[in-house]
Parts: sequence; C-alpha cells; structure tokens
Amino acid sequence: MGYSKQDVDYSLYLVTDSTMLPQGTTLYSQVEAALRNGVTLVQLREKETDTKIFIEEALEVQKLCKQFKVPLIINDRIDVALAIDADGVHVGQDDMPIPMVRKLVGPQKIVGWSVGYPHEVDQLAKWGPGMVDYIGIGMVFPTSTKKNPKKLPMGPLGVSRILDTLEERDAHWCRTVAIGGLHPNNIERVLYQCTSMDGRRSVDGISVVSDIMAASDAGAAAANLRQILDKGRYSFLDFSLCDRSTDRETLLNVANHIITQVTESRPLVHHITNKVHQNFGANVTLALGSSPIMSEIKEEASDLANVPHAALLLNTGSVAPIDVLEAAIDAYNAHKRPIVFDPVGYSATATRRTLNDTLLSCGQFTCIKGNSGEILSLAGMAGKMKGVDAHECECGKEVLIQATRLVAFKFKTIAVCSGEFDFIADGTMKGAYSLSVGSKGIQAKDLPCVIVENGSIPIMGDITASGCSLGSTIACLLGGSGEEANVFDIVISAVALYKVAGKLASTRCQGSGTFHVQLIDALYQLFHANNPRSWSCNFEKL
Ligand code: 3NM
Repeated sequence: MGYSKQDVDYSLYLVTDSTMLPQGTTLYSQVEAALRNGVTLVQLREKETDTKIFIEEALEVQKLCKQFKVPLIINDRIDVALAIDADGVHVGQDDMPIPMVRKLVGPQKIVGWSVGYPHEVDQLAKWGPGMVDYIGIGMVFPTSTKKNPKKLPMGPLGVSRILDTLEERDAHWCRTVAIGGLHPNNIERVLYQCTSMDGRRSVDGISVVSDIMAASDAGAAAANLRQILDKGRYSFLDFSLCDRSTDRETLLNVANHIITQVTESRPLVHHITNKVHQNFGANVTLALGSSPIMSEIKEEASDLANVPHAALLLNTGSVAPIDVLEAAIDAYNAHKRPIVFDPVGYSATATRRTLNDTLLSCGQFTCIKGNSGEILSLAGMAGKMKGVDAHECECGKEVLIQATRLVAFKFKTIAVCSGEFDFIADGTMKGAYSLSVGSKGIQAKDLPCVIVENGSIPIMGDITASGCSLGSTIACLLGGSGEEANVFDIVISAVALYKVAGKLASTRCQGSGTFHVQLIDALYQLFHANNPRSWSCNFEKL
C-alpha cells in the first residue's frame, strides 16, 4: 500500500457514480480532475456495472490513484477489492457483516461502514479496534444520489450525536466522514456545527458524489471544496466576530455605539412571526428606529436579505409554510445577514418539535432566544412543555445557565434564556472550525455567559408577545450594527435595553393594558435618549 492505515487523509473523499457524468466527461476524466485538485481518498461506487466492466474500471481508477498517492476504496464488492488489491472496502448496513469483511480482507486494508444511528456505533465499539477504520455518517441532508434511501436526513445535530456516541464508547480509533447532500453552500456550516459535546471530536472529512461527479468542471468543484476545508473559519455574518467587551463600563459604551449605529442605518427587520405578535412587534421595531416588514412571501426573501442592514426574526409561534421559512433562512444565510430564531412552544407538540428541528438543521442562526421551557427543551433537559408559556420550572439559576450554554454550544449561536434573570451564552467560537479535533476541548460549560437582572417584572407575563418582542429588539440591534461589533455584545445590549424598558413601563402603567403602551414608550425614549450609562440593570459575567 505504501502508506500507513493510520495516516490516511479523510478530508476530501470522492465517491464515484458514472450515472451522473456530464456530457464530454468520463469516469476517469472526473476522477483525475478531482485528484489534481485536492481529493484525498476515492471510492469506486458503481451500483449498476457488471463485474467484468467494474474490474476494468477499478484497474484504471487504481492507476490514477497510485499516480496521486491516494488510496482507492471499493464499494460493497469485496471480491473486486481483493481481485485488484485495492486499499480498502466500504460496506453499508445491509451488506456483508463487518467481521466477515475483515476476515476476508485481512488486517491491513481500510474498512469503512455506513452509519446512520448511534446504536450502530455501539456495535462498532463492541467489535473494538481492528474492525472498522472509518464510518460514513449520513445522510446529512436530502440527496437524490442515493436511490431508495432507508433513512431520513439527520442534519448536523444527528452527525453530532454520532460523534458523541463515538466519544462515549471510547472508539478513538474510528475516523469519520459526513456524507449526503453536501455542497459548498452547506459544508462550512456542517464543519462548524458538528462537534461532540466533550469538544474533542469533529468529522475527519466530507464525502461527496454529485458535487464533483456531476460537475461540468470537476477540477474546479474539487478545488472549491478543498478551499472550504482548509479555510477553518465560517463567516456566517458580514460583520466580524471580534472580541467581546469585558466589563460593565465598556459594555455600556458599546451599547451606546450600537444604538447610534442603529439610528444611522435604520435596519430593515423582516419578521416572520406569529399573528399575536405581528402588530406589537412592528411597533416595537419602529420605536427602535428600525423599519419592520412582516413578509411571508417566499420569492422576496432574497431581495429583502440583500437590503443593507437587513435582519430576520423567525418566530414559529404560528407557523408559516415550511418552504417560506426555509427560503428565508437560505436567503439570510447566503447574504450573511443575522437571523434571530424564536422557537415558540418548542416541544409543546410533536408537530412543533419536528418543524423547529427541521429549521434548526437547515441553517445557521445568529441568536436563538427562548423562555426557560423552550431553552430547557432545546438543551434536552426538559420533558414536554405545556402550551407556549414559560413553564414555572422548579429548577434554579444553575440549571438555566447550564441549559443556555448547552443550546449555545449545540447550535454554535448566541443563546438567550429570558425570564426574571436573562441568561445569555456565546457559543459562536468566532466561527472557527477544524477537522477531527472539534472545539479543541472547549465544552458547553466553558462558554462565556452573562446574566442580566433588573428585578422581577411580573406584569410582563400579563401581556401578549412580550417575549416575542425581545426577539424584535435583538433583531433591530443586530441588523443595525456595523462591521466591528461583536454579536455577544449586541445581544447583551438588546436584552438589557428591553429589560430596562420593561421595568420603566411597569412603574408607569396602571394595568396590563397601559403596560403595553408604556413598554413601547419606554423603548422609544430609552432608544432616542441613548444613554445606557443610566440603565439600572445589573450584569453578572460567568
Ligand atoms: N451514502 P451526494 S448518502 C453514497 O447516507 C451515499 O450513507 C450515503 O451523494 C449515506 O454527495 C450517499 O451526491 C450519496 O449527495 C451522497
């Protein structure tokens, strides 16, 4: 073989499929172009080819792979792999059992296995080292390449769960590649979001079929993927994820600067939100010097995201059609504009949970905001919620801090858990990702977290859409901020502004009706006065 099995580079793994070759190309021309442009491993996967032809093809592809010193893996056909002395084999769950495969190919060959569920990792761990060398984790996203798939797309969260199981079972020898529906528009996000909770593992590479095999210029396609893998940073916003402020004084100065920028830029805040919130949210947005638009038109999402200083608030309280929500997420991610996600009533019903999970797997959110019930459920720390209200949880501050950090870590976002105390955790890691080593040991418990407190404001719970409008406030400040701002600072400023306004309104109102009006007045006055140094709230940094 000429190289050690342990040193195999899994970073860019091409799986072939001759049924999708564009006109004027051949299996060999595509593989060669890919090898020239950074592919590090090749799997010959030709499901509809007769044995004789398969062997001829395998020998040709093997010549190319040898020329570029890249290992060749044969899909499913152990006999062909042995006949041509390939470097390894890849089998699926319904193919020959792994112990038999290993027995036939011997200890030196690479053995790969397709894995879609954590329990399959349990089996792999029981076999121990020396059986499976790497797993293909999939499918990540929908793909038309795999005919009659027996599993559903698992999204980045599903990949992370498999990485977690590998860590829990101490299967340190097993390498991983993600596969299924991977293309340049989602690979950075997959590399960024998929890490084990212990911070020690991310995928060792990505595996693609159509992105290279069906490309009219396979070399350019491979080079593009190579560049993404080597970049190491996912810039999901068009402003930098720079260092955050460290003390109250600086934070309040930053808040002043952010409000000035919002005043100057008058951001467009695109709301896709529930019916109860629409009118109030639009008025809150106007009070904060910003322009609301309540659009659920799929076709205009891209135009809106392209407006300078646009931001999206996605609130799933009453649910817009899924294709509208997905188009909006795609558009704001593509234009690198902020998205605030408010998963109202997450896990209150199976339908809501499925919808919210689908949305969470199809994009990168700048901020995820929820009440204690929603954040606990998203963190996997609570049972079913009752309705959409924050359930009076028995848990104390420590549990909510833990849940907020878990949500921030899982979704690599700024997580906000609202309530009497607002908890804000920063899991963005400045957009950094690396193959294999995860977040380099950083875990949820290590994430920066700030508590904002301003005394209890019970009347907040007596009006509709008060929590939803915190989402509007965060979106206004994120949308209006300039290049040098830090997202954590911006979200903390927005939470503090909203809390101070709530307190002020509660002292001025006569009941819940006038509280509604006073809250808008207070936001308007605090925003236009722009004097955060006078804000009464406390910040505690953890
Ligand atoms: N295996 P594309 S998905 C070959 O889930 C294969 O195990 C999968 O093709 C799995 O890159 C898949 O064109 C097809 O989406 C991936």
